[in-house]
Amino acid sequence: MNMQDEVWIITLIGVGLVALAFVWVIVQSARPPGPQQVHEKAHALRRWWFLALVVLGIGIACATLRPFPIADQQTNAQSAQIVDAIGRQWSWQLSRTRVDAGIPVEFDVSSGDVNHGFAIYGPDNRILAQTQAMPGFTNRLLYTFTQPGKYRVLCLEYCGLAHHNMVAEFEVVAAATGVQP
Ligand SMILES: [Cu+2]
Repeated sequence: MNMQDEVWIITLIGVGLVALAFVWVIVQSARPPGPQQVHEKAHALRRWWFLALVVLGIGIACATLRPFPIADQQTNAQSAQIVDAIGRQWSWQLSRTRVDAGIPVEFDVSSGDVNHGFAIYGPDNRILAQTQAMPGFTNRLLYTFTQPGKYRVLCLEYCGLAHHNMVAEFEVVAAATGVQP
């Protein structure tokens, strides 16, 4: 099941629960209790509702943030393969176009003119990591590729007439050292 199907089922369950709550309210309204009873019930209901929302919020946060989608940028990457990347109107200059899978790659990203968006796309055209390419400043982006294949760098920030031409390609190869993906 892909993520979209999962979200669809979760949405259906959510809508179903809301519908049940409506039915419950309608059924309850058929037999009106006294004012004091209403007060107590509302208080109790509110307490449980609040608790349920807190638990739900924490649950959703934990479920969706694991695994955390952004690689730890503070990792000590001494064994990293370093790629210098410079963006210019309208191309990318990469110091190397071949890296090993399974070993962290450190992209040192900068710009020769205006701001660009440095974005890495996988063979399936999904975005994997991105950072800003700024003139006079080097942004460090750490990423460990797990799958060999052809990857692309695209510009994510409109930077002029031929912004769409800012495409560079590099290759990720299975590491010779036998590192498992
Ligand atoms: Cu651009």
